[in-house]
Amino acid sequence: MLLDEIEPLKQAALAELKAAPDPAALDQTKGNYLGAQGKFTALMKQLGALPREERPAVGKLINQAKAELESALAERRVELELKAALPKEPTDFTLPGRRRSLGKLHPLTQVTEDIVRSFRKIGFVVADGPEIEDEYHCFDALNTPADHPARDSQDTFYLNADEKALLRTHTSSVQIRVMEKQRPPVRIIVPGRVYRRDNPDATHNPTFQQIEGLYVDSGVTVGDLKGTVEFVFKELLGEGIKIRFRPHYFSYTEPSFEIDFSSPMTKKMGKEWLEIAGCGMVHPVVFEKVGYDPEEWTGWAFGFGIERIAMIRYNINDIRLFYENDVRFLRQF
Ligand code: 2NL
Repeated sequence: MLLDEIEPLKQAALAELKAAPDPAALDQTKGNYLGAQGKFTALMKQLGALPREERPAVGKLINQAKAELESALAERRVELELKAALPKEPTDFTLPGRRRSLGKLHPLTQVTEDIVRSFRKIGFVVADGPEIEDEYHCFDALNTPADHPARDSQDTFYLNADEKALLRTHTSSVQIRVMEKQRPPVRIIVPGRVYRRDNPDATHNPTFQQIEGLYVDSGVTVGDLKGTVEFVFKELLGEGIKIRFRPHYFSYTEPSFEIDFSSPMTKKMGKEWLEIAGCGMVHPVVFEKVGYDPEEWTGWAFGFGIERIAMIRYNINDIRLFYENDVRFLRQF
């Protein structure tokens, strides 16, 4: 009887698909039962031999069995695909983990933070300002005359010839902006990126980092300047160093000095003294520009390149190394 063949055939099909070890074997099973030459297909073909009134009921049973088989096949396929995606070897949870290497601060950032920390101890705060400046804040307010070489387009990056927008050549422009906004006393340091139209070589780069400092109050002297500079450089480069001031010229300070230091290291380099900074007493014209009365207020300012300090401290012989972002270089600090 056709009717009695349906259930055993279905059970046989279910048993075979349960036993299929992989998706390919499952395809084989599907073909065996539901394909064009499959056993259920053959059963359907025999339907015509039944008496007309029996056909609908038997046909319905065959279709139910086929539907059941289809969903069992789909379920098994998911199961087998999941199994295939599983790792072949069992996971060993006792293996050591893969460590990511930790990043660190750039050597110039480390040196900047050390300098800032030293100045904070004696009451200075950090000021910040724009890297794109105008000629007034970069030059005029600093008593830097129109024919000064720093103002030449050979020496400064101008962005807009008409408005004379430029990339700041020093962070003094920030100190001008602070004095414009605030009455004395002023005790600030300004670290930051500055720009000059220099060709890169071992000691020059078109962008570098600078720190400037400014102290304005009544009765400030060169003695205060020397004491402060000595304190900070001894913190940075060690108690064993010596500092000296040499007369110099800057248009924004009067008197002006260059600062040299001497240490066992400079002597090893065959030099007693090495220049590290410039400084001086703020020029009265600069005070007038920002609206401070030069009869009432006195102050000093200094400036130096952070790369130079870092090169001395870490014994680095080429400034361009700081800007190449080669991790083999950066990892050392
Ligand atoms: C250097 C050293 C220096 C200043 C920067 C300064 C800032 C203001 C007023 C007066 Cl707002 N001076 N800064 C002073 C002396 C030296 O930099 O070697 N410059 C070429």
